Amino acid sequence: MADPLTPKPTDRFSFGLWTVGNPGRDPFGEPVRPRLDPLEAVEMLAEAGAWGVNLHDNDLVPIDATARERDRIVKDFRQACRDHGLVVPMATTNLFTDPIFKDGAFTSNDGRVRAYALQKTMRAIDLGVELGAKVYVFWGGREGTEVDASKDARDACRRFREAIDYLCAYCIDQGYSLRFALEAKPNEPRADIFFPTTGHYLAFITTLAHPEMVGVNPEVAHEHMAGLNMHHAVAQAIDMGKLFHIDLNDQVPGRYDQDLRFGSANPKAAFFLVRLLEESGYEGPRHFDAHAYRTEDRDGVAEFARGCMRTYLILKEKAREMREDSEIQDLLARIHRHQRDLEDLTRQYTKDRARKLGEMSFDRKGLAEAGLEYERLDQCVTELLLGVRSKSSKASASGRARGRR
Ligand code: GCO
Ligand code: MN
Ligand code: MN
Repeated sequence: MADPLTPKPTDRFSFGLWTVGNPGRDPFGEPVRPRLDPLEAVEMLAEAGAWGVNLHDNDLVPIDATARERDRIVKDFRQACRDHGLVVPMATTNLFTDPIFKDGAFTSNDGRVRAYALQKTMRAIDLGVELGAKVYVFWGGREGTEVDASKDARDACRRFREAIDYLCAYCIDQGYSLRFALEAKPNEPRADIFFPTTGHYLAFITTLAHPEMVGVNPEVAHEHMAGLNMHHAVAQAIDMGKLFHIDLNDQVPGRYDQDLRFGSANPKAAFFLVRLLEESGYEGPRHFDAHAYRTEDRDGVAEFARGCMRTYLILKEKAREMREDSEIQDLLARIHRHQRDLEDLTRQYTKDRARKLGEMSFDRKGLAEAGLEYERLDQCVTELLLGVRSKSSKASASGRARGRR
């Protein structure tokens, strides 16, 4: 049997050029390693076992490249991807590095900046499609404020909507079958970024001209920065058919944007996320948007990339163990008290059902009395994650649980 911890193309693991390419610059310090050239990044990712490589337009093509330079760069990159068997599942636009975007792109107060942002994005979409991307991500890193007097937040919503509507229409007109994925973040680099969480974008999408083309790209770090539960945000996106892409990394809440290796800060949260992705039938890329510690050299960067994928696969195995753990499954079966007759009565309103429900009496005190065994459940899951749930402990524990009833 194939080793379950060895990444395979069917795992759909991808990395951005900007992730392994990150030179370790931070607001206080200069780069600590050379920026990895895109062709070298492709080689490193293929060696590590990744399936895909994603990019911003300017990760590959410098912002001031001539048309001829662009074509040569793109040709060499496509060849490298072919040689190493990597696909480009997602592309995006850099609308944050160049000083022109210092006060936003699609939501800038300057109509010339907004027009340039649209033009740049149309070109970047063309590039993404040329490379075979199926998903196009929008992360509005500079779409926000430090000075709330400077922008009407309602204008920002309207301008952002106009831009997304415009670009959807552009794709339709070009015959591109791209889907857009909106990526929320509460802050950094702006003091406040518009549409701070995945939930905000899920609501915004319903106001668009082509909502069917647009979904979300939730990122672990961004939801954790907002103090939220990533796996709940992702579950809601799945429920709405809107999980088009995902950015996996890690983050301690209340800190600066850390972009840590997947699962390195909160492995339990990462576990519930992996379990959700695997058990929901999500078929999109598992994209790692993180970077190696600033202490690392090139080998450390490769170690970082392997670590992201390995942790994901370990947690996927843990999800399987949880499904096969008889004590946990017994507990879950007891916890979910299905009541067919009541469910028939409460699932959907009819006058008759509501009348019947109105006539029922419930043992309110009795229902509140029973303990729910969540302490035991959580301890079992914790031990499973910590790797100390041996076969014998499972058997004796399930005997104990049966004894309680
Ligand atoms: C960040 C973001 C970015 C985006 C990327 C793709 O915090 O900097 O996560 O890495 O994901 O720009 O749109
Ligand atoms: Mn991020
Ligand atoms: Mn991201």
